[in-house]
Amino acid sequence: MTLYQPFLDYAIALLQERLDLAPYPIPMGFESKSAIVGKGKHQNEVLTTSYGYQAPKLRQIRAAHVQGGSALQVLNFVIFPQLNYDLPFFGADLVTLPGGHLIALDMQPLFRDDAQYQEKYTQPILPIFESYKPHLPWGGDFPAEAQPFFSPAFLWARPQQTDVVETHVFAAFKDYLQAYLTFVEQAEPITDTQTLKKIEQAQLRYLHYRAEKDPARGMFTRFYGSEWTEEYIHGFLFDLERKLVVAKE
Ligand code: DBV
Repeated sequence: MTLYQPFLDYAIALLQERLDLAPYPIPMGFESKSAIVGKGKHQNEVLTTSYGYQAPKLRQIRAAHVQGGSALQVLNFVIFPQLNYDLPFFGADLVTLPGGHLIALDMQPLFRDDAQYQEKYTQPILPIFESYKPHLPWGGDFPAEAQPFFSPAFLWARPQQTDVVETHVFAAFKDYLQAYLTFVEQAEPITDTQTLKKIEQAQLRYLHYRAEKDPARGMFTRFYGSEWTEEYIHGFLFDLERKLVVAKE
């Protein structure tokens, strides 16, 4: 049972069709990782596979796919634009746990409260958001400190039924990704020094938050140990800081 494989397949095919796609390096030992967890008849393999691409305007496109049986499936898929574009991040966190599904889907803004920014990158996707809201009602409890990193078109839901994921969530994922790639096609490079500085700060703010608060840290540490987990988080999932250090050397 790999609930999110069709999402991943769709995303990669669409990226290949619409972008000039190149591979993004995945550090050795992180392309694929597996562990046997649980005891007796509850034993299960948990397999985590990683995918990395880049494109002219997109610094890193990466996915982590966790497959651990019907009660543990995750697809975490994020697109990090180059620092000379004001594009939002594409962020999908699709999580299936024993208690149900947890769905986070958004174009995460660099500047949450900037009216012009919202006009440019949120307004156009509000109709898509509104069309899914009836099927994917607000998921409730949400860390307040994460609020600044999400747009008003943030889809956040905790559907109980798997068929809701296979239908509405999959359709929303496709629509958001298509709309995102349209933004990418239209994006023009930023040259103003002041704006470039703000973009770098906003990217680092986002990156620090996600690396520090990664909700998967506990799970990965239990499965694969803390050394592997920290390197996976800082060396692949949220690697901007390391790449900046290298670039400035
Ligand atoms: N989340 C990640 C990565 C994951 C991952 C890289 C590869 O950022 C999985 C795996 N997310 C994951 C798992 C859980 C969540 C939960 C396994 C369940 C954790 C648990 O219950 O044990 C959106 N993801 C969540 C939650 C949120 C998000 C809000 C609930 C956490 C909570 O209630 O405290 N996406 C997540 C998030 C940001 C984002 C916090 C912030 C900018 O973009």
